Amino acid sequence: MRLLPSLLPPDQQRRLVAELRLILDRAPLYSPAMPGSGKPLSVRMSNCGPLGWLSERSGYRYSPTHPLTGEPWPAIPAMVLDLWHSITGVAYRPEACLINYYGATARLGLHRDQDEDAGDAPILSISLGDTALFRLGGPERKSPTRSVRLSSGDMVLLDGPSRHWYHGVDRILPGTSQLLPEGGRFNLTLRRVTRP
Ligand code: MD6
Ligand code: FE
Repeated sequence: MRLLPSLLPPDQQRRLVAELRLILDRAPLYSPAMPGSGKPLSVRMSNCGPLGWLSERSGYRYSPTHPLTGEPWPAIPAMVLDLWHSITGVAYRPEACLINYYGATARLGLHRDQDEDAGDAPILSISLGDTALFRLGGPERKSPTRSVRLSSGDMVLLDGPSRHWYHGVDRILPGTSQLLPEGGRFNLTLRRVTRP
């Protein structure tokens, strides 16, 4: 797992937030349901790209359309595609860009990203806004973990063996960034879904 601190300078962070606002106007954040219980996740979500990742009572799946509006997801912004190619080094495009929004008390349990047929393609994430306490584990749920701070403009690359490692977000640290007037944190997770 590669942590890439301060990769996105502040002016580009602001540009990216402006792009995100346009996306979220068309594909609003919503509260996904947990598989099984149907309870709402604390993280609100949306997507851009040809496919979006959904969590529903019936399980996880990728969908070409927003679950509430029924509309196709907006396109992934060109600057995000450029970052994907330059940082991962792969020629194929990502298909899904999951947009997670964390309010002051949101968290994301320890998980692996394993709903993709392209199981070996890298995953890149971009953090914007308040700092997150990211929990970095290993190949097994019981593997030792460590806590890492992810600040606005930091990126995480899961590639090679770490592509399948456990990770999560314990909590965010409210008030640590001025980027978002409403506070909180966005994380964009870029994934290839179908085999390239
Ligand atoms: C987050 N990130 O940072 C949650 N997954 O809010 C993830 O779950 C994640 O950062 C795969 C690759 C990179 C990530
Ligand atoms: Fe993940």
